[in-house]
Amino acid sequence: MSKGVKMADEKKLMKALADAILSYDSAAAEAAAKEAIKRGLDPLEAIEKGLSPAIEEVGKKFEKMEIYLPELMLAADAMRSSMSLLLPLIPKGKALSKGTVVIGTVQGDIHEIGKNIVSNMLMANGFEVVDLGVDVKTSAFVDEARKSNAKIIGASALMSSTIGSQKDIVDYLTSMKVRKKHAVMVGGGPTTGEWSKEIGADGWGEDAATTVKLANRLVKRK
Ligand code: B12
Repeated sequence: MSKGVKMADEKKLMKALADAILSYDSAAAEAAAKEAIKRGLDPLEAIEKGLSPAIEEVGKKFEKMEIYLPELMLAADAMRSSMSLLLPLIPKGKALSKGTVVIGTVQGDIHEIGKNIVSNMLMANGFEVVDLGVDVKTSAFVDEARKSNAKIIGASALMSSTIGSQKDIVDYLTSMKVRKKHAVMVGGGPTTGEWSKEIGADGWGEDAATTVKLANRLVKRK
């Protein structure tokens, strides 16, 4: 629970955040984020417990064809409105860098919400992060990792049609004979620990907190 926020208040604030996403209302999402900040709610908790479950629910409705792409896009806009206020408040990490992580969403995939949360959490925990954005070519991940001497490459993929690019990154590193220099961690909706093993990656992050633990392990291993 966030420090100094009563359980009942916290529930209300979380509900306001979720309701704003579920009603596709960017103005309400911004207002709910401002209120959460004012009341001292932990920004990461607000994202992971308030906003994320709501966008997941929207995704399920989309899958069942209860809503269509315009609503999905409006919900994503509302999510962005809240996150643009909350993400900068995740405290920045210590001055000493634990190492560089090159992160991005793979080619053909423009989903960025989860990747942005992970990116901010890694920064907050002392990693230097080079965020390549979305729809990133396999070669771009590897080129940047070599240029910035990154210990870790993080690849996000949200669609069954794009997760194959995570394997391409591992294979590309191998073909360039630099596989051992850069650990690869993967994540995103349809990915699993099994998938990570199957493609020869070094780990899977289910959410931002487990990803930080994983990254801490991977930098120590090197
Ligand atoms: C929001 C959203 C959108 C938004 C994206 C906005 C944006 N700027 O990101 C918009 C509206 C643009 C969109 C578009 C599309 N979408 Co969409 N979208 C979603 C939705 C509802 C939520 C995704 C999300 O943000 N989740 C919340 C975050 C916090 O969760 P997360 O991404 O999983 O991230 C967490 C972990 O996975 C992990 N993680 C994430 N990345 C990484 C990276 C690393 C390295 C690690 C270690 C961990 C990690 O940590 C994160 C934090 O906890 C999902 C539904 C769902 N259940 O996923 C569909 C979904 C992913 N979309 C889907 C589809 C089909 C599309 C479209 C093709 C629709 C269309 N017909 O055009 C397009 C894709 C266009 C493209 N080429 O990419 C399908 C994919 C189906 C599939 N399995 O292939 C889904 C599953 C919806 C569904 N149920 O059908 N979408």
